[in-house]
Amino acid sequence: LQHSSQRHSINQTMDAIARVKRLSIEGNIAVGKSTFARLLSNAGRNWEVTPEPVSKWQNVEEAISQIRQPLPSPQQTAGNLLQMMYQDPKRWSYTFQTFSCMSRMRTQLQPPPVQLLQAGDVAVQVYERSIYSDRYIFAQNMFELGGINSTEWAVYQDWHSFLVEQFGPKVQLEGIIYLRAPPQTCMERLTRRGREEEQGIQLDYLETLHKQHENWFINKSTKVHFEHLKNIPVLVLDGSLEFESDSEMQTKFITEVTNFLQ
Ligand code: DGT
Repeated sequence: LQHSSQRHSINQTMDAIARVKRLSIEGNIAVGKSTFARLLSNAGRNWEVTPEPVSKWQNVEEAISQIRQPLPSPQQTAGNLLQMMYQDPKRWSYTFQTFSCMSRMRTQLQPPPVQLLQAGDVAVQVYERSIYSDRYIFAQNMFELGGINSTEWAVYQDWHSFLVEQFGPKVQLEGIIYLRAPPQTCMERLTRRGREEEQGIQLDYLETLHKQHENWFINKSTKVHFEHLKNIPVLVLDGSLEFESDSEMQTKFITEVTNFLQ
């Protein structure tokens, strides 16, 4: 009996997964992903948007203690990993990628909220970045820049592939929204927002990240290892437009996303 009810609930879960479309928003640092994500969540549709957990990387101790018991060594507290990564990329990039990917994995494994599934038609879960851009944009870029050495890169790819294969459909995406803008525009926005950890970022770093985005989403030259990503639909939106205060542009974007989901 217990066995059949368990099977029933697995079927229900699989059914729920089948009725949900999962998208990630991708784009360079400071292009406006969070603003765009807010726009989608305020659009009042059957869309759930999960922001990127930047604050967790800024305070690792607190992030971990929310999930499990505090760390056993009280003499030293876990710090601001985002800052550590920017200050000493060779020492901290691999550690950063393990933590960012773990937090993205947790986000993508969250089941859709019940109210989203009860609302009738296909529900949409939207993530800011994903476990895939963690690998094919950031970790790959860090490897190419020398922040991650070839041993770390091999180890990263090994556990990343293993986890993605183990979790299967639960962490798959059905589409990607690429918010595209020149690196110079992102640099200006980054300077304007003044996030402390990012003050040392130079334009050439944004250019390397831009190239990674372009290779994957426009030139399609990035080698992706997961079948479901090989022909994944990509919606390219012009992120150079200042859409935050332009309601006409916002309506246009929402329409484009709605059409993309059809
Ligand atoms: P937005 O809303 O488009 O302005 O996006 P941001 O800049 O708030 O968010 P995002 O994803 O570009 O990242 C926040 C910070 O974390 C930024 O300094 C870049 C860094 N970051 C995010 N993901 C990764 C990663 O996987 N690896 C590395 N090395 N850095 C990352």
